[in-house]
Amino acid sequence: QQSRAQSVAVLGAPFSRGQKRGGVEHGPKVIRDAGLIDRLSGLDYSIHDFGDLNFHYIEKDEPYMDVKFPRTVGAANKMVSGAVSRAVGAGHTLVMLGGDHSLAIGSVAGHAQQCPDLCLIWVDAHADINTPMSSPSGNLHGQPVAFMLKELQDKMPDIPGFSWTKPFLTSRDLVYIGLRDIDPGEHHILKDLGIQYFTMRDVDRLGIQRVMEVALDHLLSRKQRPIHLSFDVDAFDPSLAPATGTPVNGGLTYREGIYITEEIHNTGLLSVMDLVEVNPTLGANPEAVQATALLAVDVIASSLGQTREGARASIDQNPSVK
Ligand code: HAR
Ligand code: MN
Ligand code: MN
Ligand code: MN
Repeated sequence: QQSRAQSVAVLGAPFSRGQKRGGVEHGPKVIRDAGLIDRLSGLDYSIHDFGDLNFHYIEKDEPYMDVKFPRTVGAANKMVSGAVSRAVGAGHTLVMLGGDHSLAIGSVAGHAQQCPDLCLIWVDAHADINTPMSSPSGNLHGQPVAFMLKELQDKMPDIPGFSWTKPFLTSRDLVYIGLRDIDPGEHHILKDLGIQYFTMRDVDRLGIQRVMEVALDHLLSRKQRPIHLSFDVDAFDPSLAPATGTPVNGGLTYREGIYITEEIHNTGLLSVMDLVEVNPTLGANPEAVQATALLAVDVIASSLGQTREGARASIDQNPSVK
């Protein structure tokens, strides 16, 4: 394993229309204010902060079927897709700061434009694989994966705002970790397509070490390929990440979350990551918000090679790393 990109780009995506609660658009600011850029600068990368995208809210964006703000979410994701594609094409490892999780539609699509053989690791309490028909809420942050999968193409109506994208992933290219709130329609899709997923019960049964071994083997055993990590902060237990819109009890511990990202870093294949759903208006107090933002910074730094061993050896200096 040689040449990992030595340049990391950070892109803010202050966007909240994929769900109903305001405040998640301030995620990029609080994650930056928690010291993200300094922490990454300490890891031997050159850091390019691309700043925040400037999204436009489309007026008179009436629901389509039950889907809320379809044109606004579609246009935002088109913009994210272009920015991610350009950054990856320029050779950066990209970190996208959300914003709500609907932004993954654009982030993964833009990544796939440059890396058609990518695989996707989705760390989340939720599967985010509802179609407009199965969605209980109509919120697009509960649906991003459905836009990506070829197998769901004929279950997806033509939603206004999304004509720029078409499915690019197959169900074998995707693994979930941390699930504990799966809607009935989502469960049907997961089983029907045979998607590899690890719920929190699986984490309890197998332990996080075994979960990561099976997950990475599932995605990488046939061939090494770029990894997209889409990390929803609500994968963590709400005691650790309280400032988020849809917390669910019984989430990842700090150590489980960091172990996931360490193992992903150790592949040497991380190409793009999303860190989404930090909502600073939802913490009970400033300390709760700060804890959530610092956790987000830890997850990102760990994904990019910060270790618990004290050393900062990069893959290049340490060819024994798998
Ligand atoms: N499954 C529910 C829905 O579709 C809730 C999903 C949303 N929450 C998230 N996504 N934060 O991970 O509306
Ligand atoms: Mn606001
Ligand atoms: Mn999510
Ligand atoms: Mn979630």
